[in-house]
Amino acid sequence: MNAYVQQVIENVKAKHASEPEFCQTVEEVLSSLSPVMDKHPEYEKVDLLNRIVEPERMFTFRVVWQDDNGNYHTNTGYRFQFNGAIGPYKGGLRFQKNVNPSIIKFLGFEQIFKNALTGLPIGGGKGGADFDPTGKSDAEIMRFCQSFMTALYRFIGPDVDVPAGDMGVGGREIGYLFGQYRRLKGVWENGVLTGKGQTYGGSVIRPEATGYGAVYYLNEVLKHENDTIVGKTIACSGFGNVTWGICKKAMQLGAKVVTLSGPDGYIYDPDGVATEEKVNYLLEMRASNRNRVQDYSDKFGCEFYPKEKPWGRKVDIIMPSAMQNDVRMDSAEKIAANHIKYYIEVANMPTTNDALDFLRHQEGMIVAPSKAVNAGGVGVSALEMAQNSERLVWTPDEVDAQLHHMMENIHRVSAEAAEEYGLGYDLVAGANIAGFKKVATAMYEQGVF
Ligand code: 2IT
Repeated sequence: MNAYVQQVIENVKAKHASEPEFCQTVEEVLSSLSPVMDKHPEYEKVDLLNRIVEPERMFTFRVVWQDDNGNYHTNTGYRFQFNGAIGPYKGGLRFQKNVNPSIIKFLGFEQIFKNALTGLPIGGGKGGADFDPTGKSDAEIMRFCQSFMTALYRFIGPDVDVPAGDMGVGGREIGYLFGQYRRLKGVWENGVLTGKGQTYGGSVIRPEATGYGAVYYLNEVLKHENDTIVGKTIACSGFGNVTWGICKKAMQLGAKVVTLSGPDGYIYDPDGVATEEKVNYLLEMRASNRNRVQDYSDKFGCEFYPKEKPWGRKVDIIMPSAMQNDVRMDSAEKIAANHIKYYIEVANMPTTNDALDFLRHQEGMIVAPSKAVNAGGVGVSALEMAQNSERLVWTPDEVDAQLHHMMENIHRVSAEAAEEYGLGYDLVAGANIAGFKKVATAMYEQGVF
């Protein structure tokens, strides 16, 4: 490995020992960059790698809110503005009990390269809070969001930093956040947030975009292999917004998702989550805030496997679409033993580094990385920003065509970047290299800071 790359990875591990997820993503991304750094010694001269792993700005803030019984609760809010070299900071807000600096930092770091891959002018950022939405009333969610935005509003803006949703933050939360932003600033700046409702500047297809984009990307991989999506079975994890979009697009294209998972276990539906009724039921499950996938098997009469993961299933395609570190070495071994050809990451960093390394070395297996596969979500967010700044509304056909084109492009530039460095059809390294090259060029040209 390139000595400078090695040294920066070691620096990060020593300095951020208490942030394992952040160290994990830095190691994953930087270890792809060896051949790039060999070819570009000028980057080492300006210490570009130590700069790129250091957020431009990160802060926490106090969020106090009152529950329905009149009791007060205090949470920690976060916004990490990681890299603004190619555009305003852009990235979601995650509301989840386990949110901590390491989680927000790993997500923010991934976001830099993902956003660059979209081909659109957006920098990398991420935020959230250690607030647990499970079991909260609508009024409690609203008060939390209003308090969160009251602390954050002066540090964001359409040309500064544009948050969106992530786990625990959907259209409802974005609505409350935007309402409070508008109330505080007294201006119509709807480009400050994406994932909005369609009556006030939200883009059509944004709710579906991450899942649709993932299936479009999968389709490019299948085309590369002279294969077809028709008739394929897919194992997914999660049952939220992203998995919903995958089920919907897979159904349209003639494939079927046969597993879903939640914190309680997984379900196996051999007929597929492939009717309108089933797909729509995922939305109900999410809106109930129960966070249970067993509700699906109760309703549709299929098998439920408590406390298990779906990765031992023999399917054509695996798409982990729930959360980070969902697939560890024990699961990776089962996937390899089943000779599954397509391992398509969807959630941010769903695979531990050892499991990812193991899968990438399986003969005949194709591994696609989440920062490319799930980039259609933030990509359509960037299209939402474009519509907001133009004061225009694009049609579903226009947005869907742009999303489709974007995903084809992301697959192509990733494959080309890997090819350029003699790595063959390595989509993982290719995505890291292609995303990095754009950001590195912008940082280099803007001088040292
Ligand atoms: O991980 C992600 O890319 C997101 N949560 C979406 C971010 C966005 O700004 O739409």
